[in-house]
Amino acid sequence: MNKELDAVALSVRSLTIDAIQKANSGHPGLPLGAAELAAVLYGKILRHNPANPSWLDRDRFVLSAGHGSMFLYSILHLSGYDLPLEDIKNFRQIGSRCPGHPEYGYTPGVEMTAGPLGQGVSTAVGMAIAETMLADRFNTAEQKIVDHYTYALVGEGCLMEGISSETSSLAGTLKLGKLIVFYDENKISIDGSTDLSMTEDIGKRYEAYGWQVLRGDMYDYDGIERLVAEAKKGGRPSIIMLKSIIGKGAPTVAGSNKAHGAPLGPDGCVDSKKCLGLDPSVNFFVAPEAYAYFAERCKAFAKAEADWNATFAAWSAKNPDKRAQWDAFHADGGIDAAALESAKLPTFAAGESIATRTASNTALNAFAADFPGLVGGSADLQGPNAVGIKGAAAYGPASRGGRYIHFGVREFGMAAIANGIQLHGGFRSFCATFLVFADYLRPALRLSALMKIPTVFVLTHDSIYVGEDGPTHQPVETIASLRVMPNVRVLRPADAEETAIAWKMALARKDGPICLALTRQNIAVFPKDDPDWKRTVECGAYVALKGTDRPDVTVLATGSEVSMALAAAALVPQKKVRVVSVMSKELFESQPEVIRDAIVGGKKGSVRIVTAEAGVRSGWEGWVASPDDILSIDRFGESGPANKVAAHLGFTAEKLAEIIAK
Ligand SMILES: Cc1ncc(C[n+]2csc(CCOP(=O)(O)OP(=O)(O)O)c2C)c(N)n1
Repeated sequence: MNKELDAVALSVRSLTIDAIQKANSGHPGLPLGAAELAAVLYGKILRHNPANPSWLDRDRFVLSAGHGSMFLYSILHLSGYDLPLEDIKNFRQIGSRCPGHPEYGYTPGVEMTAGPLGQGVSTAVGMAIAETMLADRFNTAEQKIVDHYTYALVGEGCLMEGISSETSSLAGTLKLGKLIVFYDENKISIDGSTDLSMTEDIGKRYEAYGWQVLRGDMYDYDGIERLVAEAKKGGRPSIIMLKSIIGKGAPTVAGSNKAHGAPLGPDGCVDSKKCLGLDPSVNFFVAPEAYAYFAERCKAFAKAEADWNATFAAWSAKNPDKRAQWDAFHADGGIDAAALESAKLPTFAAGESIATRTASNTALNAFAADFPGLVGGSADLQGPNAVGIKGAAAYGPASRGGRYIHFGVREFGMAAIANGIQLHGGFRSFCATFLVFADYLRPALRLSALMKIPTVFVLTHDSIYVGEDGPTHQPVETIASLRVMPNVRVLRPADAEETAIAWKMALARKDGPICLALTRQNIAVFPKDDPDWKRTVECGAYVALKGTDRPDVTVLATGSEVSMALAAAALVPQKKVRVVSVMSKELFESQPEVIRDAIVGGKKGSVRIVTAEAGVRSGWEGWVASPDDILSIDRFGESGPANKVAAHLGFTAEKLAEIIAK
């Protein structure tokens, strides 16, 4: 019993009931069933300051079971974050700071967009990694300026999703002792009892991952506090399994799947309020003791941050170099814009034959030397993805200073973790795999796009030119599928020089993810007719071969197909052919017409356009007058040597020349 926390939990329940009823939509089960955790977590466990949700050394909390968003909104409101009751009353309405599921960037105190189950806890693993990396780099023997915990709340849904296994396994291996996951063990999901579909012993599963497994009761504040204290010991991540009743306080639905995701209805609201000792005629009731409790607690919260600020100031005075580096690490997007502008790009000689993945490694190493906050790794493809950083230690339990992360064969988990590192702040994160396996990480890419965070995805082996590994490893539809996702920037550089610029463009981005599509095969560095191409390409495309001011035919090509188009143009001397390298199709298409026309060499309709890309035609149709003017691959590839596969699929410079010559 704790009267103050009881008042908070009661208010969480009251706000949950009414907000969901008013919206006629929402998920009352979790917030009703876990209201006590909200109270003790925000009241006693978290080191946070509601007056400053961006305090750098705050504890992070991720509601991985994002459908229970009223858990978060009600406790953020009660504990003093800038989230007025008005917003709660507009839960799930357009423009409200209480959207259906928590969304990063809209609501003070919301650390990430959550709702796609399993991703929250996985992204929290990334946040916990970032904390250890930052602590290693900046704490001194005298002063700890980085010292916080990462908490997450999961339900069975998150634990059923495969991604939680991927990232929990890695978290155990990495011994992330400051990661603490609460498991709302109500054994109910949408279809009914979770016995229908999940009967493994969760505790044993997490023990096997190398976690500390603790068990308790959702309705025992002191017990939860003790378990958290226990979790903080031992140097391993912890899962605290809290037995609970879904929809507790709503007597007609508690304990059943009916509580999960539907408003209680007018009668249900009355019954619940009576059961909770509330006046059914009062809506959006908050117990005055709840506000009073947090008003008092906020003094302590503010003091915690003030103490940290004092420590930070003392640390800064003693360690000016570290402080300067700290500021650089915490630049917007993790990359200092002025430093990026003056960074020395690697150079390549014309004619040099080099795969863009290899050139990417040269560029990555150049930028890594300038930006020590650039961290990341690959899903077990360090060599093939060419993402090794020279001299960089592997990140691990005994080497938190490492900057290269061996994610293991876990693309989805990797991407969610990379998002978590990015969200945490202090770093710029990248991750890598084969382009064809972007499908394995797509939901995390979607979240980075939605959250507007600039995680970099290095995606190599970008076409049928992979060759012998065959169609399982030869992307054809993947690039088009990445381009259709809003706010994703796909960059497919055409040679080594372009690759260095692509990395620069990637690092310059601050408001969304970047996919670098890179070749396995060698490509010759080609001379570029646009003398200012390094600037021009920032609008997505530039003129590689000008031909003339008024071309007969302009070939829009991407990546390795630019070389193919240059070869094809030479085969058609009777036509005035222009070749445009479209490094980023969507960026180019977003330019004003005047820029597009200038690059293409004429107004729409005045110049014939042919397109060439080693993938499906989808997305190119709008550029051409005739479907025959698209050179594409609209079927899966074949296994065989790359050039033979290309010839077999009718994908050659000769074939392109035939189209141009028409
Ligand atoms: C990836 C994903 N798949 C499906 C859903 C739809 N969904 C939302 S909640 C839920 C069940 C979750 O059960 P549990 O985690 O036990 O939550 P509780 O019922 O306790 O609220 C499902 C399937 C989702 N949000 N994300």
